[in-house]
Amino acid sequence: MLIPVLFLMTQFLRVSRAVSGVSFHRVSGTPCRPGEDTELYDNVVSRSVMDCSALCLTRDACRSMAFSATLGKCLLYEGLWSPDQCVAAEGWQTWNSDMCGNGGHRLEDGTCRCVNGYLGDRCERLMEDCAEGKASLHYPDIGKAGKQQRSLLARPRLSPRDIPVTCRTNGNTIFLQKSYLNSLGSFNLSWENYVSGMKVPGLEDDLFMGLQDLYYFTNSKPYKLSVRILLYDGTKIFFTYDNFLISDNTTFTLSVGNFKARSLEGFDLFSASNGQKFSTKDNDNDGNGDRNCAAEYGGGWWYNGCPDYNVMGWVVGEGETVAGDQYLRYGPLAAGTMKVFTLSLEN
Ligand SMILES: [Ca+2]
Repeated sequence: MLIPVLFLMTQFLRVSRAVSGVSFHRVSGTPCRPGEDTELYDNVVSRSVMDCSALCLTRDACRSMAFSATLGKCLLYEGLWSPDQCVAAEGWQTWNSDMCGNGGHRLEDGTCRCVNGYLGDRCERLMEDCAEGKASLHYPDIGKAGKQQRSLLARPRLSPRDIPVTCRTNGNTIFLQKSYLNSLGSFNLSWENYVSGMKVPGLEDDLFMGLQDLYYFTNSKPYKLSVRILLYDGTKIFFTYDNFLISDNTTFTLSVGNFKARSLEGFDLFSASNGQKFSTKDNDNDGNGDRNCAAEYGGGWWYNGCPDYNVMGWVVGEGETVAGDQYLRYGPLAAGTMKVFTLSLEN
């Protein structure tokens, strides 16, 4: 046993002293070989780990490598390995460069400060949500006054792709935000728009993450649904629901648990929506056989019957009166008082 261990240590020391101060470290979970989801940068013939690392250093984008002595193969990668990517395989070793990955920069103490939602010692993976990003210390200004929101990337456990997210100061992940500063009916959009998500042109803060991504988030980890309503007079209304889940990715059926008011005016906005499929003007899944609530109200929602409130639809200006079902209504709130409506995922 001693000879292979000594051989490995010698190799490690040699690799550590590699060109221009950049070293490599062995990724734990050995033996391992590249997972299928890791993007290959180059595939070259190599006789040793040292040889392989020297080749990596000659390529600008190379940040990690996998080496097999028996096959004489050296695989070079742009991304960094995380231990859970390693698949057990005889004879393969995987190594990460000590440079910070994914745009992160190295601090004086040798640690990495990651950017854009990446985390880990070498910025090798994305945060699973804004709460994890806020807890990581890579993103200190998520929580600072004067910087209410930040746009980053996240990767919930079940998602096959990176998801752009907007983070609130408290670490919540915003999935819907609608301002009531105009009468454009900005959320009167198609099923396809609601499934894939949208930024609203000309309205910087208005967004909807998309039902598909919301499905990935809520099935990856338990969340509360947090509702925040900002009124024109500055009043803020908060309430939450436990156990928020989008339970399938074809009808995007909503389920929520206990309602909890956190301010005096909190009202149970989702009571009629619990258990309902999502509806849009071109895909009527609501509980009213005679009417198409989404088309009448001017926005997609988890409609049952066409309800007493309508937070997604056409907007009336400040102080204007409500002229019919198609216009925005707020349950117990007076018409024209609501300024911004925000839904977010809370841990
Ligand atoms: Ca209907």
